[in-house]
Amino acid sequence: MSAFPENFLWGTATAAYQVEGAWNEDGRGPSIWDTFSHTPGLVTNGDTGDVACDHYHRLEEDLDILAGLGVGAYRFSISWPRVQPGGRGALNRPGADFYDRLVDGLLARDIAPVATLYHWDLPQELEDAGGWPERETALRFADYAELMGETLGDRVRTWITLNEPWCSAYLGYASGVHAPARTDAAAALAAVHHLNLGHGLAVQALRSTAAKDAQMSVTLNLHHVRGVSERDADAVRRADGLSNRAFLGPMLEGAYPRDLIADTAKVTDWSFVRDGDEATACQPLDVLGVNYYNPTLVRQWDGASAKETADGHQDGAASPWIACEDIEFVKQPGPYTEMGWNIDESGLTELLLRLHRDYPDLPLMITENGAAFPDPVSADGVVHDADRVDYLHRHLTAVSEAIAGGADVRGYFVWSLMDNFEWAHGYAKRFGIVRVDRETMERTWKDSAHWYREVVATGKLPVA
Ligand code: PNW
Repeated sequence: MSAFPENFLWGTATAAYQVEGAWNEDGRGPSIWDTFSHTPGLVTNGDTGDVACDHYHRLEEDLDILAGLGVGAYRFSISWPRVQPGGRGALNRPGADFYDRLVDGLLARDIAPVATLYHWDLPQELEDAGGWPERETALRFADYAELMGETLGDRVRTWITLNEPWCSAYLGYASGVHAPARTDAAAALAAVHHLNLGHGLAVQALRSTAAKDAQMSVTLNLHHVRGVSERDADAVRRADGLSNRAFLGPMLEGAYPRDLIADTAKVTDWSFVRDGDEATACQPLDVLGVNYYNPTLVRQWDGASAKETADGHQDGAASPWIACEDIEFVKQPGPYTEMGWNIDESGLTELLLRLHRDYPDLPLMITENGAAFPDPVSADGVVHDADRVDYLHRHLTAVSEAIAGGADVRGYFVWSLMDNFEWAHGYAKRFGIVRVDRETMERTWKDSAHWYREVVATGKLPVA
């Protein structure tokens, strides 16, 4: 039951802004996340990514941790403003040197580099020019992709264009809980389109500059949407359209879903979609990256009772769920992680089987899965995170069940290698399998790291 294919890729993941620090060193320009975290009141405890895990200066130590874990792959992201400070023009060589050292250090340890081009740190200059709601940003993203293909393309064999464009568009431009903190639903839907377009243009740019055998991918945080009862089927359809098919449609089928266009007609006429854009967004991919944390439960709102918005997104007035005012996001049964997200691995199996059914020829990869827990340090100086081990065990079992059901899942990356800057939550939420002491920056393996090393070494889950 819990055996994985021979060549299954085991890895861990991080993102540049969450771990690197060195925010203004070696010519790096500011990103929208620097602006966001430097704005008082937006991040818990006023935390910023200025230092983060100081990964920029502790690269060798962190590479050695990866080698100790025995992982076959490491998923990291490139900070766009580090290599192209204003989002335009020539390469910033000192910034690119860091990624040269990272990639070379991984290869020297037999770890495959999996590079994400965009994990949310848009150069601030591009946001000042309008950001993702503007077509210009997609064009600049393609130039940046080409630059990275030229710089790292001889060594990186797996490229991920975007990480979770759902978050970039809806949390960044509609609900405003992420950078650039805008609350404009029409702008968010324009951002959806220019992210899709930017993805397609970036794949084209990478195909012409990177290694011929390089794999092209994108990472989506697909929502496994369920209805409370059969009467909620239309609510499920709409939430699925807005969160999943808004990206799967153009990227994998070359067209926006008709129902999504109709559902959002009162917000936008989608006139920013030009002839040929959907075809451009639809570039052949070698693998689809899937991030999964928990499922989503919806119910048609009756308009009278107090409306439930228990998806953790709607504490303010603005919601990421555009044109879903009559849909309730229902609190799901526990247990919960420290994020308040319920633990339910069955959604992962079902999601993978759905993707396999809809796109039978497209291999899948879990590019993020993991959990935040309080993680107290015990008297012995160690973190005994049995709850995280249990979470990972359950979700890997769910992956193996999807594989047994026919899904072609090629790999799994734990989020995250180490405790890091959890966006608007700052350092208050710990997702790492390695602990990072906020005072000393010291790295300590949690029990889950030891457990994961065993899983990686044996290719199977220990009997619980
Ligand atoms: C993902 N939500 O973010 C990101 O890819 C990571 O950078 C992040 O650290 C990780 O998941 C844990 O949060 C998300 O509100 C952030 O639904 C927010 C949501 C989903 C994913």
